[in-house]
Amino acid sequence: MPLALNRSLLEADPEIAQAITDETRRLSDGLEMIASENYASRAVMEAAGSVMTNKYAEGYPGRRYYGGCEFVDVAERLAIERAKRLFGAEHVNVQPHSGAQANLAVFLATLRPGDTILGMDLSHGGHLTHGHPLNVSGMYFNVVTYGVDRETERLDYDALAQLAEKHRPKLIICGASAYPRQIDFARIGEIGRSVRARVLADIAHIAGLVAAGEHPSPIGCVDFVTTTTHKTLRGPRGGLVMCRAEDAKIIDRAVFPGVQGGPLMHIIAAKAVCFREALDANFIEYQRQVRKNAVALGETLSEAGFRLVTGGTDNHLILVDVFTKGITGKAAEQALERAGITVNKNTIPFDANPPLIGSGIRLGTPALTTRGMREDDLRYVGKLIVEALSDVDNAGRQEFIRRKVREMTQDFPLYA
Ligand code: DSN
Repeated sequence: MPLALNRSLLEADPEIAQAITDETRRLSDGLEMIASENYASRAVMEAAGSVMTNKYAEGYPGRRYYGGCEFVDVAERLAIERAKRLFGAEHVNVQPHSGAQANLAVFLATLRPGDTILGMDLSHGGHLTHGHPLNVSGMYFNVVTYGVDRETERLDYDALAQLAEKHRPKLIICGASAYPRQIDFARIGEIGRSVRARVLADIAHIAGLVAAGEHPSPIGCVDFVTTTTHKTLRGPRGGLVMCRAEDAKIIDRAVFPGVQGGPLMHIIAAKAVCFREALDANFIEYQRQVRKNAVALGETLSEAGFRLVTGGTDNHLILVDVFTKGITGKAAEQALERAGITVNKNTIPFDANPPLIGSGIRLGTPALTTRGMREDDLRYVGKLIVEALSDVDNAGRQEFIRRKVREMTQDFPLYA
């Protein structure tokens, strides 16, 4: 009996259909403040849910190991050309399934097992794939970590330079997942050149800001740039690698066949849509607003007595030290979840609490800004957060705030 290809999801799998309906309601009714999340457009999701999911296309446009690739080639060529224009990169590989895969490809292209890498400590705001002992980057390489200054909580570039001089790493990795300030890619690029290390900038969190000129770009300052496509960039869940033309071959070989097989052509098509959206002038306005909203949110929390790591923000996120108010990051995350505000607990630099408890919460504005919220709205959201955290064990108060959140979000409809 042939598979009923044209049945709707609801007919074919009511349980999954229900889970998706519930998730859509959760997104609509709540305040999504996880700094690495956003809402992809319907156009991006249409491409991601398209027939291109069916196609095997190992290889690259015009050089595939399979027939029938003429239309997926169109999609991949558009994705590459648009990403090059968006970031001003000489070469782009759009095939990595994720940011972790993109980083792994750079490691394969530049390192051998046992080589030394210098990466930012996860507990200071770095990323798992930059040398954590439980990640392949920490298992196969000799990892030296750098971090932030204890006083300023900002990246300590002098200490980084000294570590580079002392350990002579083959690769320096910069970029962060919980760092609220600008990163001086030019300085790190110089440090890399001074010790003949190659430099990778992982801009996953700030890619949208970089594309819009709201954060200095690492292109031209460092050797390799990786990113995900679903955070500030607002595309489908995926990754990419950018480099100079002279490194194109080693990167392409490292992605395929080095660390991946068949590319996800439906996702590559969706990345192309995302890059087209990001090339629109509205995207610059959006990224500017993301930053303004983060500042407004930070000011509201500061005024209520919360300590912000580094004292503020230059980008899309703030890191709030809730422990100075006697609350753990975990308790704060749970209380806010009950209030309909989704955030994540986070360590803060030199944290006295273990990572699963944490002294901080990380709050981002990309998703709320996509909904159309502006500074006044973020100030109101900040007040709701302050109220929810004023008594984390008071379920009645959190339910009350949840109702206020639901009222507010009705003015900012999602996925009509
Ligand atoms: N896990 C992502 C984040 O939340 O920052 C980074 O990969």
